[in-house]
Amino acid sequence: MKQRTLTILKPDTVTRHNCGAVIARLEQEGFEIRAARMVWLSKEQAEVFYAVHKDKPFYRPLVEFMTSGPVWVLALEREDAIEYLRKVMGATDSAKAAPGTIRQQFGTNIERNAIHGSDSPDNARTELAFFFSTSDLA
Ligand code: IDP
Ligand code: MG
Repeated sequence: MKQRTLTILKPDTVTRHNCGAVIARLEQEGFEIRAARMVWLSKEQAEVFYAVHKDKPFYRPLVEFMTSGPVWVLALEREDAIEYLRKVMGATDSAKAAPGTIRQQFGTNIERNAIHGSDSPDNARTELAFFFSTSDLA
């Protein structure tokens, strides 16, 4: 089933000039880009986006990192997009991510891990709506 998911090329990917390489990889993996936008998240936006982690010790540093510079947000479409993107991204900790995954190739550590991907259909819907209006996604 064709699905849409949200990805974020995190500030480390932008500052290390890896956006083109990551997008090329996503296209090679069969993802269609349905919408894309560069945004510099406000503290409030990052807090809301990662609210599920608000009680974790890494929440404040994560918000700090995600607001340290601009990011690219993309709506991606593919067969089984949500699960497939998570697979191509690799484990959260870049240092432990499997060879050939985006996080292993482009990330640095468990925080600076290059890319975000929605983890469920419900979260994909919420996260796409967080950044894109219905008309963006036509
Ligand atoms: P995910 O991005 O693989 O879904 P989550 O557990 O949802 O991982 O965490 C959200 C983000 O928070 C991660 O992508 C990473 O940037 C950061 N993060 C997660 N766990 C840690 C940690 O233990 N230390 C520092 N940062 C973390
Ligand atoms: Mg997550």
